[in-house]
Amino acid sequence: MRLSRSLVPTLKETPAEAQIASHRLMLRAGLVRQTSAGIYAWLPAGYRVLQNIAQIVREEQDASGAQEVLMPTLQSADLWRQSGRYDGYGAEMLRIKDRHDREMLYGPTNEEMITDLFRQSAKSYRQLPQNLYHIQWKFRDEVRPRFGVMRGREFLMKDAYSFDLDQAGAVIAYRKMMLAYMRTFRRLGVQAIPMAADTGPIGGDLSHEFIILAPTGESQVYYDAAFETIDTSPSAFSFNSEADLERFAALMTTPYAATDEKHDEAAWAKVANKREGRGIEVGHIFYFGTKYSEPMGLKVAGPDGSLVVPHMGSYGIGVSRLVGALIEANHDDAGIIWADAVAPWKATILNLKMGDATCDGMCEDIYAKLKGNALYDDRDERGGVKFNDADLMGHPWQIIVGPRGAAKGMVELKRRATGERVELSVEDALSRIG
Ligand code: 5CA
Repeated sequence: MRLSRSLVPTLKETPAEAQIASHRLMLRAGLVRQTSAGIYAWLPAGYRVLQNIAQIVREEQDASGAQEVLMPTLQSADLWRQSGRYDGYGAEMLRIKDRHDREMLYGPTNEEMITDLFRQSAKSYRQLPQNLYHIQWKFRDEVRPRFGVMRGREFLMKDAYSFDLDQAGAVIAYRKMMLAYMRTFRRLGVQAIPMAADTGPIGGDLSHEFIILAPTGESQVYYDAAFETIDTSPSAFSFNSEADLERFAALMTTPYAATDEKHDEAAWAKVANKREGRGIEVGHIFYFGTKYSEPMGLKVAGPDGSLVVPHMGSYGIGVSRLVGALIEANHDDAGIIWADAVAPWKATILNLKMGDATCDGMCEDIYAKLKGNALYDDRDERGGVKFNDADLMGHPWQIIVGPRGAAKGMVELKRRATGERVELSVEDALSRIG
C-alpha cells in the first residue's frame, strides 16, 4: 500500500481517553477508531493485523481437527430459553425485537446455537467426536468497556464446541484444544500460561484460562519457569495419540501457576524456579458435560441402540483482544513492535527524498518486489516524520532510501525490534527480509 493514499491516520499527540499503552498505540498508529462506547471500526492497518491473528488461530484449529463454520451474530431468544440461560444472563445480553415482535439477541457466545445445529443432524455415536468452531463477532454489554479492544462490547472471538460420547472423550477434546492453544500463542510470539479457572456463566467443572505475559497486564501472575521450556511442537505431541495428549496435559497442569486471587503462598514457596509477571487473559476453555445437551434434548443413538446425551466443551480465544494484548507484550517508548507473523506489513519503505529520480525509482522497484507485503511511505514529509511513524506503527523492517545511499545503489535496513541498522544493497536487504 502507498501511505499517501491510505487511511492510516497516525497521531502525534497521545489521546486523552486511553489509559493503557496498547489503547494509546492503537489509536496513535491508526489501527482503530471508536464508533460507540466499546465498539471499534478497524482501519486498514488494524484490520490486517486482526486477519493475520485470525488466520493463525484458524490454522491451528484446523490442525487439531476442528471444522470451521460461521454462525450468525443474531440469535433467537427461544433457543436460550431452552437451555435456561435467557433470563439469567442479565444486562450483559443485548436483547432486540424484530418487526414481528419476536425476541432476538446479539450473541454473547454460541453454546445454544451450536447445540441446536448439532441436534438437527447428528443421529448416531458414529458421528462423534466432532469439534466445530467459528470466528465471529460477539456482543456483551459490559458495564465498563475499557482499555480499547481489550474489553470491548463488540469483539471478535474464536469459539469452538466439542461433542463427545462420554466424559473420557470430552477430556481428550479438551486436551487437544489446550495443545492447539499453546501452539497458537507460540506462533503469535508470546508466552502463554494455562491456569485453572472459575467457569462463570458458561458453567462446568473443568476450565482453564490462558494468560499471556505482558508487563502492563491486568492481573499479577505467579508461575513455574517450567512452562517456558515445554516443547509443544508437532514433533513433541500428536493430536492423534491419546498418550501424547495425556502427557501434554500433565505437563501443562502440574507446574504451579496462579493469578492473584488464587495465589497460594505455601505452594508457591515450594516452586524451585519462580517467575512473576503481569498477564492478560486471551483464551478460556471449558468442559461442561451435558449442561446444554441435556436440557436442549441433544441425543444420539449409542453403540447398543439406547440414546446417549453427548458431553460438550467450549473453547474461546479473544481474537480482537489479542491485538491489544500483543501490543502490551511488545512495545517501547517509540511505538508498537510487531512480531513478523502478525505485522500488517512485513516492511515499510521510507523514501527520504520524494521527487528525486534515483530514490523514487529505487523505492518503486523495492515496492514491486515486495508484492503487497510493504507499506510505501511516499508522503511528501520530512524524514523525521517518516522515522517516527514507522517506529510508531511497528513494522518489523524499515527500508530507508536516501539520496546518498541510493546513488551507490544502497539502502539502510532497520530491524524494529533491536534498532539495528545496516547499509546493504537492495538485493541483500530483500533477502534478509525473506
Ligand atoms: N463460550 C465460551 C468459550 S467459547 C466463552 O464465551 N468464554 S469467555 O467468556 O471466556 O470468552 C472467551 C474469550 O473472549 C476470553 O478469554 C477473552 O479473551 C475474550 N473476551 C471476553 N470478553 C471480552 C470483551 N468484552 N472484549 C474483548 N474480548 C473479550
